[in-house]
Amino acid sequence: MVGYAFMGAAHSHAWRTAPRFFDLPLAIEMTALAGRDAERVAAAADKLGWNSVETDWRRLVERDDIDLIDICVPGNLHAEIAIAALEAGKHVLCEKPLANSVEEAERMTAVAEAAKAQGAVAMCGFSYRRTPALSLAKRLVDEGRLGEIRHIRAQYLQDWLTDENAPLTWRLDKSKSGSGSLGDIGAHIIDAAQWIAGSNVTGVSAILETFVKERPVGGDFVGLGGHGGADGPKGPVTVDDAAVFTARFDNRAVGVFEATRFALGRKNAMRVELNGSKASLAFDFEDMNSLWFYDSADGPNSGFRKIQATEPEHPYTGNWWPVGHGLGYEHAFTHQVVDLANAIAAGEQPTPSFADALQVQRVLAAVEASAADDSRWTAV
Ligand code: SOE
Repeated sequence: MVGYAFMGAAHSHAWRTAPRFFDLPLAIEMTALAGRDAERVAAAADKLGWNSVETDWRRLVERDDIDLIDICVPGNLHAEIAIAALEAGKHVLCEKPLANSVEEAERMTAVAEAAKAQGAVAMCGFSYRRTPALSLAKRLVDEGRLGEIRHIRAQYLQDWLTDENAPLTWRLDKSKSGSGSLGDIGAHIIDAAQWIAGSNVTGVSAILETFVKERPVGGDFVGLGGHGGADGPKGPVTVDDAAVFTARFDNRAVGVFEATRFALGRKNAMRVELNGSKASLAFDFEDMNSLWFYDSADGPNSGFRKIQATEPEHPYTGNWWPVGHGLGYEHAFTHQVVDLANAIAAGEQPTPSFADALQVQRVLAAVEASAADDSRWTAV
């Protein structure tokens, strides 16, 4: 694995946990962790459970005892590492968004296609797909329970940047992150909407806004937010704070999307709502074990009912706790590892593939192009 911050910790937990709760067709060995700072990477490897360390990710690519490289670093490094790993015949799991530009994502996808023929597979880490209640939403749509889908409403609301003195981290630096709320959390809802609906976004009209244009450099970085101190030097925020857009899908559905880190009081409200000709469903990650479902077949007594997605018949849940005991944020990452391991063992393409993630990247680019041109309608 390359990187050991927030995502590195989530992925390490998943690699450790997956074989303890699921019967996997292959063994997982957490062989090496890479990071530039020798002391910090050694401490992280110790804490997160990795057997050795490297201070240059290129060593992971060279090592014969490594079969898969997991990329948990900022987006500006994804393309170089993923391409080198795939060309060396390693499987790749790469954090989202796939890249910082369509051009990079296209190159990564082309290399992934070529690597597949050599037996190496690539997957992008849109982890929310593996939240049981969202997987259940996808299952209900696939079973035709919603009928024809007309509306897709998706929001990703956080508030960790509302503090104007939250420090200027890499997520606010376009050269590292590619974009702001749009790529960081908007990418999740674009992927979720397209995946659940089984339909791609074909065009958008968008607004991007940056509310706080300068932030303290350095300071105490705690989790995502932290506090930079009001009196120190400041630097420019070069990404969007909020992204809002309308969209059309290729199944004729219409969509509304909103991604922001300024929705005070909303901590991790990743929400998706679909209205079909027969039924509707709604999900909010702040109540992540539940899926709300409205079935018009229930007649005059129909109303949104809350399905607790914790039954053994529901996706992934049978391997965990008794009904109603609930799962957390980290479980989706564990399920991601389980699905990836199963796909590798079966010689199948895991999803989302790099091609799926490239489609998300194209939507991100269309949103930026539209916003830069007075919200002009922009084809994906
Ligand atoms: C920060 O906004 C963030 O950590 C995202 O980068 C993750 O992808 C999301 O799961 C939670 O929020």
